Amino acid sequence: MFTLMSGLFKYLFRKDEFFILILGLDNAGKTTFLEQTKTQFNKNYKGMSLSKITTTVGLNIGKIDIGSVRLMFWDLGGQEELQSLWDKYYAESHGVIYVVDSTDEERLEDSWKAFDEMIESEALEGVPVIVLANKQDVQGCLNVDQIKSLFNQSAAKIGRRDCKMQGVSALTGDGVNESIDWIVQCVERNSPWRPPRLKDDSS
Ligand code: G3D
Repeated sequence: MFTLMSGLFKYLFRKDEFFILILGLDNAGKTTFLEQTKTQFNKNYKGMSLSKITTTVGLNIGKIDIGSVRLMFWDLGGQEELQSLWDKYYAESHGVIYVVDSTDEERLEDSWKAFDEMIESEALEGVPVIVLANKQDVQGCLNVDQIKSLFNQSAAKIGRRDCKMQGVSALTGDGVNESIDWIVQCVERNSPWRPPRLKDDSS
C-alpha cells in the first residue's frame, strides 16, 4: 500500500524539466526578461525592481513551473568575450530565447551574426528558438518586420525547427506571457527528440 501511495504521490508531483537558454548581446534585456517572467509566473516572487537591473555578466538562473512543466532558465552574458561560452550549454538545452534590442540599430547586424553562429551549431539541431524583438515600448524602435528581414537570412540554418519572432517589452511585460506559452508548447512537442529531465518535486 505504501509503495502504491508513494508511486501516486511521485506521479502527482512529477515535473518535466526543460532547460531554456536566454541569449543575445549585452544590454538586449535578457535579465529583465527573466525577472519579468519570474514575476509573471511565480505567484509569490518578489524580485528586484525591473528598472534597476544591470547587464548580465556570467550567468543568471531562474525557474518557473507551469502545470507539470518546469522551465529552468540560464541567462548567459552577451559580451563578445562571453559569447564563446554559449556553446558549452547547447547540448543540455531544450529551447532558446534569443533577445534583440530593437532600439540598437547600430548593433543589429552584430546581434544577427551572433544568432547566425549560434543557430548553425550541431548541438542545437532541432531545438526550438524564439527571437524576441525587445524594448517595443520605446518610441521609434525597429519593428518586428524590420528585424525579421535581417534574421531571415538565417532561414536555411533554422531549417525545420520551430522558430518564431515576437515583439515584446521585458520592462512592461507585453508579449512575455505569449512567448513563454509558445516555448512551452514547442519544447513539449520536441520532447521525443530532446526528452525532459524528470524531477520528483515532492520533497
Ligand atoms: P542584458 O541582461 O541583456 O544585458 P538587461 O540586459 O536586462 O540588463 O537590460 C539592459 C538595459 O535595458 C536596462 O537599462 C534595462 O532596464 C533596459 N531594458 C530591458 N528591457 C527593456 C524593455 O523592454 N524596454 C525598455 N525601455 N528598456 C528595457 P539600464 O538603463 O539599467 O541599462
